Amino acid sequence: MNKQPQQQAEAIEASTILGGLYGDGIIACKGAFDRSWVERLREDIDVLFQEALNIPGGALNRGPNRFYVEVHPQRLRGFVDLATHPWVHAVCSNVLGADYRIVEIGFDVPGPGAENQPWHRDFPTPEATSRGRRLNSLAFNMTTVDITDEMGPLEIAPGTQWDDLTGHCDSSGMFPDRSLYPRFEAKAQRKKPVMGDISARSALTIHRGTANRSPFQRPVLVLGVDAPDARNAERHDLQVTHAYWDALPAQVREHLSCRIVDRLEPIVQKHTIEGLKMGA
Ligand SMILES: O=C(O)CCC(=O)C(=O)O
Repeated sequence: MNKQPQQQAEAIEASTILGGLYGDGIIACKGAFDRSWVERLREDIDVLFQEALNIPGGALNRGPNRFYVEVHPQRLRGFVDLATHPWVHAVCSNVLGADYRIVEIGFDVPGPGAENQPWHRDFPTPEATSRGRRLNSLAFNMTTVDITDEMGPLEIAPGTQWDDLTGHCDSSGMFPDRSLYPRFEAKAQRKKPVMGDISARSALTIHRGTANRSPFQRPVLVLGVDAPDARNAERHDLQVTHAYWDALPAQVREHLSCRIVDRLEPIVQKHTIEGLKMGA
């Protein structure tokens, strides 16, 4: 990890974290890991992506040449480093409370030719947010490449985690009507993180992956974390083996919502993706 102590202290301030996630709906920790750590992550992702492409249903199509793969934590050598990173821990405990739960780990791979996604949320807004005005889940992202404009960066419309889409979205509650696109386009920020940066966002903040016109894939790691009252674990199936569980640091065991199994079983994906398949 190569962040300067002063930057690190500021990034970990509760007011910076809460102000950012309740305000724009996205915050970042620059240089959380060094590049060699990310290179190792990329190696693991490349192996897992090839495996997933060879298993029926192993990689979910989220638009033309854009895939999502959910993985077993122990197949990523950096999982414990990420789950115990001081910034990740500070963000989770400040926003989701001391009993936060890690419920998902996977990666998105937008490849060359991936098109603009429709603007979307990753799941419909729960009552805790729509009525309670409280965020009860977070998505962390880590890019494995230095993002350029040609690679089709993530675009996000700050503040829209609070938008009430009732009557203005499809039946899944995730895809706003096109009549709202000018609002998102006016607000849109293109995110161009580099290797080693981590971001945290509410998956309810309206966003989209944009068209990848480069010859490169841009795999991005996704870590999903819930407050105790959130229900996202139902859409996932984290598993670890007994041996891996026994070797985990207590801090990770405390926060990992998973099954402990004799042998890792194939992950059954439960995402709603129909709206994404065709691109925008
Ligand atoms: O392209 C990205 O970074 C995000 C993609 C995305 O939002 C999705 O597949 O739901």
